[in-house]
Amino acid sequence: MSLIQDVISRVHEKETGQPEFLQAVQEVLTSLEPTAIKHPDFVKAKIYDRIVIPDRAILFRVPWVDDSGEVQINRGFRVQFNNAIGPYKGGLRFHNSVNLGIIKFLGFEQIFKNSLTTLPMGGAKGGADFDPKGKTDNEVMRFCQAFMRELYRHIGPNTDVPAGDIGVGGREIGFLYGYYLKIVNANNSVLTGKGLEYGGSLIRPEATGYGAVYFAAEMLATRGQQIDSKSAAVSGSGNVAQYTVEKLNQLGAKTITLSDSNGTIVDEAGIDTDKLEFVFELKNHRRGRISEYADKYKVPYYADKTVWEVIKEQNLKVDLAFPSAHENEIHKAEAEAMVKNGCYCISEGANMPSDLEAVQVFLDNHVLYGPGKAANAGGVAVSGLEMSQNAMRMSWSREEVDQKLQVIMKNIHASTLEASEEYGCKGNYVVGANIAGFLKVAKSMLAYGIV
Ligand code: NDP
Ligand code: 2IT
Repeated sequence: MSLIQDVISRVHEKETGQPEFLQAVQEVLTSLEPTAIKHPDFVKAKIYDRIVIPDRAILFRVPWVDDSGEVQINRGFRVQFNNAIGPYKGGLRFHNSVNLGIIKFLGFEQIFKNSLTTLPMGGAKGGADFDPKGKTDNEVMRFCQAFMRELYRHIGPNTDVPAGDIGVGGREIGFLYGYYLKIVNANNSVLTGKGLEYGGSLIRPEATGYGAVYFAAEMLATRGQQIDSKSAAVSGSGNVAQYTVEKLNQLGAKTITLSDSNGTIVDEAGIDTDKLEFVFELKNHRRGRISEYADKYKVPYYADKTVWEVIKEQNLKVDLAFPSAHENEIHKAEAEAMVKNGCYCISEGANMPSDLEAVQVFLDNHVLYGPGKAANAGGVAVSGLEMSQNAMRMSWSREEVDQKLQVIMKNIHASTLEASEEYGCKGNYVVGANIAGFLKVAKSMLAYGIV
């Protein structure tokens, strides 16, 4: 057995009950096999064994009181995975499904993603098994305050800078930051994704979705193609999905799907600017269900189906796919159906939305496949730019930030493609992203000695 396979087996043995984390480790480490041959110093310093264990994982109780006066208890997490190249950085997820394994998978992925951005950020993730859906604003506020009551002691502008993820948007960041100010008495920009009035960056809300489309445009350019006039499937209808559709519209593509945890809508005429405005209002203000889109625009709604199941069952044809909801939403059968129906470019807005077999289908069919850690890095990249603006006590214009985002996405694409070529599998963005992200972190860890 190779040294890398040995490390993977040890993780399997020790980290039971964490399937998403095991999956992420298996995908990343398998791609890193050639680096172990080229870098015996990494092997000697046991970099591979060390990188799969977080620096620390904090688990805490979050007690709060709901509107009816009942005491509620949730589990809070912050996994500080690796700070070799910068302060820990990564989002907070509030969703029923959150557990230690999910936060570890996300924190592990974040190490390589943040490295790819070229900005100095280490990898971390946090969250709680709390779902803001169906809660009142007051309940969300009390939960955020209770969560920050513990988290504050583990974070700091040079230590660990959290941000949003599923279930954590502008409202939650406001409540979290307000309570941090109250208890720490330091307006030190310890979170990103802040409101513009109190230190947020222009383009941060748009960044992940826009970035995923910029990444797709770079991939298409390698085949002499562009976004204009392509058809696209987008899953989810939250932050990432919304701004993916907005950018696709700006660049002349037509998006025909959106979804949420209850089902999928298909609008063959395209989700144009007016319809997208309805989605913004529905999801960000009224916090309603995507089925309301189908009622309003008289289009088909598929209850309890994902976008990818609908593509398979209805034989929907799209050129481009932007999975933007959650991990493991695409499995082998759906991936096969996507390819069969002509989809040839997948840019992942979500983290690890394709399972290992689905990824293999994309690679075997030589479609353009941009894995999340490269394609969705625009969000954390603009978080990094928010940190820079905060540190300078200045703010850049919308155009400046968007320009920097475009350059970063171009560079991520180029370094990923270059690494894939250098390590003998040109065009395999999975191997390219993992290797390009890993090398900088590994070399830093090596420089620090055994710590
Ligand atoms: P949001 O909470 O804004 O939206 C999430 C969307 O996905 C909602 O439509 C939600 O539906 C749906 N969804 C979430 N979990 C499930 C589930 N288990 N089953 C079915 N549908 C689900 O989150 P974001 O848009 O911010 O995040 C989407 C993805 O993008 C995640 O994988 C996240 O990790 C990733 N990401 C986010 C970044 C960011 O900057 N926000 C940056 C990089 C990656 P419902 O409302 O019904 O729950
Ligand atoms: O998965 C991600 O990259 C995010 N949720 C964004 C993290 C951040 O710190 O902006």
